[in-house]
Amino acid sequence: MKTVKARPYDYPFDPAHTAVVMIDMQRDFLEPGGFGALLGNDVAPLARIVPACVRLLALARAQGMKVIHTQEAHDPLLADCPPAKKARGHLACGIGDPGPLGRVLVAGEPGAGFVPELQPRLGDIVLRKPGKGAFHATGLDAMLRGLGITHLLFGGVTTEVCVQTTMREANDRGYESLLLTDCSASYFPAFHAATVEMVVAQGGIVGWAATLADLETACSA
Ligand code: TIU
Repeated sequence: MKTVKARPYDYPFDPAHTAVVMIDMQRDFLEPGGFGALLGNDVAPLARIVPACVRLLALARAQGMKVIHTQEAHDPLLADCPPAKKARGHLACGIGDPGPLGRVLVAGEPGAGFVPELQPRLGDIVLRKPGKGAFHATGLDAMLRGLGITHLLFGGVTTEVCVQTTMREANDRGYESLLLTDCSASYFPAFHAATVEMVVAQGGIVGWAATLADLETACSA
């Protein structure tokens, strides 16, 4: 067992029953010309967490923890994209349209791929998801139960959209979730900070929060 000094109180976990869930570290969210930028966002705050995410995956692999990369992407026919999602934002170049990184948010296109530093490795799980939450319309819950995983360590983007949605879905399914605060980011720094507070408020109503250094300290103890 390892114990992380976390908020709102210590987070104990067994690496054998823990997965790192790296949410949507795709070019479509982190690079100019991708979906995030087409939504009108400055992508710079997201690129800054890449080195910390690399360290988190290295730690996970060294500790024998499962690594799961989620990918928000749709099939080329957009059969898994609700019309409401495609229409939202009235974008001139939106989901499924040809953009600077290929068809926006479509599986197999350059933009849907992971950033070069965070490419999946042999033994990792890659989970394509059509929604913001990684449990919606995917086999994630069955997969985690099959692997005996009870604890989830979260990094990725964006903190208040896909990371928080997935943490809330995980919470309602009985998983114990820790958010690595410096391995996640938002286009809106205030939303990132508010999400961390929302997660840990009310005695950890959604889960726990800690820094990567706190996790590394726990793992070396
Ligand atoms: N992965 C994820 O968070 N998808 C989003 O659309 N995020 C935004 O913040 N827009």
